[in-house]
Amino acid sequence: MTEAAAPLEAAAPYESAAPHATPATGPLDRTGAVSLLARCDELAAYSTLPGGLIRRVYLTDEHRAVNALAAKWMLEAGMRTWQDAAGNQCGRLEGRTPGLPALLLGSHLDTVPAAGRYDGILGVLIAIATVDRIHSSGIDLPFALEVVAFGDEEGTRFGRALLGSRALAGTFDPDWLDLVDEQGITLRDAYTAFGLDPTLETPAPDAVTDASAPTGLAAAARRPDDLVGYLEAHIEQGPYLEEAGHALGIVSSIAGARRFAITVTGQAGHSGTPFDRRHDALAGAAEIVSLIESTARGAGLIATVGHLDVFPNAVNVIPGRVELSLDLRAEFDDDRDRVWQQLGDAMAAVAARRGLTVESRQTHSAPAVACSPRLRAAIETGIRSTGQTDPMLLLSRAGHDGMAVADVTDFAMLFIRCRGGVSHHPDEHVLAEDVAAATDAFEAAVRALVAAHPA
Ligand code: HGY
Ligand code: MN
Ligand code: MN
Repeated sequence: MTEAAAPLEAAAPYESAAPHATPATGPLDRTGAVSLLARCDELAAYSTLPGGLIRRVYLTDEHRAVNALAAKWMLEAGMRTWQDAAGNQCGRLEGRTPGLPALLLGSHLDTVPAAGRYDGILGVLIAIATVDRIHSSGIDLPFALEVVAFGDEEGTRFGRALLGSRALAGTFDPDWLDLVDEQGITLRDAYTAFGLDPTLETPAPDAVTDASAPTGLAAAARRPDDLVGYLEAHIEQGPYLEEAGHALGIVSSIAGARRFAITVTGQAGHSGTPFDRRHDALAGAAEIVSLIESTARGAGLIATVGHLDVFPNAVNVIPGRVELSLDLRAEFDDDRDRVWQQLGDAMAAVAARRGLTVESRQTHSAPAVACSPRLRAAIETGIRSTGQTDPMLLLSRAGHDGMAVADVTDFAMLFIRCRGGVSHHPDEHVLAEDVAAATDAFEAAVRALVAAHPA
């Protein structure tokens, strides 16, 4: 039902909710946090939407522009920088000797449509600020630090999420190169247009190039031995830290997600047709949407129908076809898959009763992943160093790049309170005081890993 959505008002550029609050006690004072937030505002300007709304997707001019800006800030923080073969923007600060395994820090720079300015972006900037402070302190690093600004966590352009982090994890599926965006551009052609080589093969040993050097996209893949782990700071995108009066929290695990494109097909016809002669695809889809909600809710899962198109979409025509999306998530994959099975049976029953057909195609799948106890302990140490005594452990119902990076190294996440838990909306909001605390905690987590690293 593609009604024109009420125009979303873009949130005003950042201003702290407590302009006269006392400065944070950590090394990053409020002023430092406000300038970090001002960088979020700077990045927010790179969007394909008018009126201050934010939409920035993979392998586009906007992506290229924010990569360049992030690279500039990485350089200023003492890192050498490069863009990897999948378009992720990377920076590296060497450890005590060149070439040591790296602790990855980062998040993503792409957005959903009409996004907030902190989802992903804040984590990239906190990572850069952390390396900057570690670099300036001159501490002896037993490992390298790398910042990765992933290019496609959301999957907004091609429908499949985590493309950048899957390339880094070496789990990129060649079939994805045939994914197409709304203009019919394939992911393969988008890589080429972005100046990247979409080949995925590692050359045969007798090839001219060095046999160990994969070419194209495959070159983005990192080896487990080259990594110490991955830490990500991210807004909570939920209400629980705010309800508990906590600025920061530790992520226990990330819910597993599966996304589907569902097509309900009936018979288009005149709106004067008697009810008992109809095969109304939209009436069937509406029943399915409320079944999705009641079934998931009853099972304690999260499910969302975020997209629905009606054909032929005319006031006096019975809808003949409806295309809708389903995003289904659960803390445990078995629960998610069991509910998907139940939904399949329920949708078939609706179809049989109404003389419709229902077809589903999976468009994305990411397993639930648990954060590493070793890295979680460092995050907890970091939070405690800010004076927060009883950090909460929270399930992340939102997906993150850690779901992909977990295939190649351990990961953990630091959550930051956000107002009302609002996210994927222009009203996304964070406090400067919380950003200062998060940056202090993130740096302290890195220092804890330095201290714990075998000499
Ligand atoms: O969909 C998610 O949970 C994330 O924002 N990509
Ligand atoms: Mn998001
Ligand atoms: Mn995110």
